[in-house]
Amino acid sequence: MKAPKIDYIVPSADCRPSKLPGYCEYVISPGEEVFDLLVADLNDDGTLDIYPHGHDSEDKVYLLPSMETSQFRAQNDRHGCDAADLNQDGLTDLYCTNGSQKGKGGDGNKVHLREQNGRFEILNPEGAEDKSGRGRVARFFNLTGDERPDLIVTNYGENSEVDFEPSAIYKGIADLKFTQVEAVDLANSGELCVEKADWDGDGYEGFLLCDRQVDSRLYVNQGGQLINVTEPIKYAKSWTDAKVFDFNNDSFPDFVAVTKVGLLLVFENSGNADEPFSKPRVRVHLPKILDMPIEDNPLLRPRGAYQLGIFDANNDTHPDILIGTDYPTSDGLFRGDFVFYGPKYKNYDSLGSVASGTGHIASYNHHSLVVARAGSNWSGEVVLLTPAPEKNQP
Ligand SMILES: [Ca+2]
Ligand SMILES: [Ca+2]
Ligand SMILES: [Ca+2]
Ligand SMILES: [Ca+2]
Repeated sequence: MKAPKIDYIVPSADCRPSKLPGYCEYVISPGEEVFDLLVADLNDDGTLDIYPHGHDSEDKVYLLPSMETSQFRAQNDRHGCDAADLNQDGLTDLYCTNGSQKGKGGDGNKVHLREQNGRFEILNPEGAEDKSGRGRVARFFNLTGDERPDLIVTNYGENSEVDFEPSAIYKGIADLKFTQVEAVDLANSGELCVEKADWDGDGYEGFLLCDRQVDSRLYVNQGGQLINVTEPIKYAKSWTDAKVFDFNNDSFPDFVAVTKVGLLLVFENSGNADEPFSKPRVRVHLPKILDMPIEDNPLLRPRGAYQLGIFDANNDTHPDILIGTDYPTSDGLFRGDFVFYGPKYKNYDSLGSVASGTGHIASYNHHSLVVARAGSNWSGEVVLLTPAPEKNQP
């Protein structure tokens, strides 16, 4: 098969060489804490922009390729955000979860409604304020098959003093207006990854939820009805991240997951809506996070966590997988990020030891990823990992 044309993005900045052959890194943000990473076209000019966000009250959207920043005042205690046009005026808006004082209640989740001048107005999303429960991830998806964006919000209920809102699904019913869907019990363990997909190709989207503490869950949406199809899935315990991708090009979405104990799993969709996934096609043990035995480092044991991103790193049309580990620096260096090459994912390149973990990885385009070497409680840089522009010269 002929290799596809590389879709280059060349920001107005210097690109630092990467250890990944042919790649370089544009530093998008030199140092901030990052709760979640959003890649979306936030000025509606047709080019994807980057919005790393955490607890800061002054927030920046990085517009590409100019690297101009659009700064705005964000809500307090903001966690995960997602983008959609919520009032159907053609301008992309944001919905962000709120930590709600570690889940004790208080201020709820917010909409950041974009105005013509590029600023955002902070408003309450009626019916989806979600005032208690420590907000984690927000993701828009298509629950009902209409044009109104629907929403999944995950909550972490670690605080025993109050009744928590568990994670919830909200149906969009009007501009900035939602109603909660009661049919699905999503628990309150603060799922840190929510990936949506139309698993059975009927135009309605289901999703999967990664859960570091209990089993992960996968739902198919059959004509507007969500059905839990997790049971036949092997190794569904303690996924720390997952991403959806059509690995075998049959137009049914597949996915890859990484687990707390260091397994890389690729699942391919059978096309059967009642049992789309069972055994993984690929099961690979990842290299150790540290050179020292994990038992010698108590900090790592309770939170072993990998992140992943999908891109074609060697331009052979097979999707490759960047694996990162999400620890702040404490003792010594991490063995760093790895790129595993498809279709078998047995061979890999190491991108070298790093002084801090990788908190989030998001897709930018077919050959590029956004990598946050920062987490919600440690700061670091956010980079665009992309083919070096020299390669684009004829
Ligand atoms: Ca843009
Ligand atoms: Ca709008
Ligand atoms: Ca597929
Ligand atoms: Ca490849």
